Amino acid sequence: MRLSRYFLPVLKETPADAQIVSHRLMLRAGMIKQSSAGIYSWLPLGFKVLRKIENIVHEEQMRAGHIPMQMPTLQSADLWKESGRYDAYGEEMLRIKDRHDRDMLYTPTAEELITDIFRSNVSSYKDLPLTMYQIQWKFRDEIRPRFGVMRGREFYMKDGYNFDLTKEDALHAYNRHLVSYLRTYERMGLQAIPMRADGGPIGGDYTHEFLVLAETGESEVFYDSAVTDLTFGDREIDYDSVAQCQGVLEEFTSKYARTDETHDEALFNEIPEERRRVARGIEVGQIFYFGTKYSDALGAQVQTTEGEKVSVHMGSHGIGVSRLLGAIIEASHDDKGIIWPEGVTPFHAGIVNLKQGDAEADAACEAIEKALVAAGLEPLYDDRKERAGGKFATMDLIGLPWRITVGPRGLKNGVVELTSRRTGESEELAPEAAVAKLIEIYANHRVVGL
Ligand code: 5CA
Repeated sequence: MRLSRYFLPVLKETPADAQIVSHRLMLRAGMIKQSSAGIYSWLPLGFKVLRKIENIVHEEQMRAGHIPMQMPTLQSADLWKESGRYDAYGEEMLRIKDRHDRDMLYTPTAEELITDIFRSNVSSYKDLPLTMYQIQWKFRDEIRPRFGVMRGREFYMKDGYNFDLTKEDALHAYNRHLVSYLRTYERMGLQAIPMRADGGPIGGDYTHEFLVLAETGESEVFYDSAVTDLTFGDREIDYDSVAQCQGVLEEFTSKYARTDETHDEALFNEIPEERRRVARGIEVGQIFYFGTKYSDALGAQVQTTEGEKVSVHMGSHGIGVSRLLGAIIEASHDDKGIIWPEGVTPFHAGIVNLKQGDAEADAACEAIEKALVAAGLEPLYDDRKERAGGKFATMDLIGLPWRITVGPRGLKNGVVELTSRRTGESEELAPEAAVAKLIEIYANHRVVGL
């Protein structure tokens, strides 16, 4: 992509109404534009990161054996009246009437609709276990939408639903989700800690939230500092193995880590004092096991081997896909702008031409651009006739992890400069060597973008 042809409306001024750094940086970097309270347009740069995050979520869900599908954003109220949540959900649900005066709603979550699909099509234990998921826009009429995409009214969520014959099977599905979520967040460069939480309007008391520690987080959290030493890493996992998934759950949830809703001061005080932490966190996901709450209400039953009809055991599992952009920026930025982790960066590298119009510099930039594209990488080439300082400031603001700087002086010695956004360190390399180094860096971060 050439910057001269792209749409990147960066702001020079810091937007006055944005209270937290991720919101300010997303506006300044031209990633989003508010269209009304808590509702945003995703401008090209923001949309690109959203898609990268979405694709990581898809890859990890499919790796865990979960099946992608898609349900509508607008639903009839009938199913929600059947489950009892039409009245129980409260003011957060956006209710709409169609031209025939029928009650509709913009889906805040989809337990009812997926359970209806299940009950219409599945009647035997032979079709279990089954886990399906979607990544779809949701709407919750939050009383105080704020912090940009962190607490929106319209937001993008992955929601997955498991159907199992027994509680044991459903808990295996729960554990599978926990493992897949650990992998998902780590690929985005995030540490998200599973913490005991509260079921809220989804229901059930068997639930964990995944929290990214950040001062600006909306949740108060209490934990044993030993949990922050845990990483999933690149270990192999067999998602069909009950023992392996259970082992990971135990490893990641046996130390004290709770949100304020479930916090227990007495238990907390049993941790050695130097390891007790009280902090704030951003909730980027939540998993639930709620047994037969929805299958009882909606009559989702299957026949067992003995011919007996039983309600299926269910859980639902969410990831805040659009919220993750804010969480990643909160966790990874400096005073110049965003610092994208390699796994989600909108472009893999920036190319800065220090002397646009100089035949040699232009040719070198174009050759580097071509070589990166041929290797399946996406460079953003700043080919504008601007001062070097302005070009650097834009690259720093939008946070591409690597920058190749090309100028006539370096080219005389056969070199360009490769700079890390995170460390600020530069090295001089032949153009081919800089390209080779980027290919190597990104070998483990292949996510298809737009
Ligand atoms: N049905 C379940 C699981 S699929 C459910 O809806 N869970 S949830 O309420 O916890 O939402 C899942 C995730 O969506 C949350 O962990 C959070 O990361 C994200 N989320 C929730 N509300 C908002 C919001 N207003 N703005 C942005 N993200 C949100």
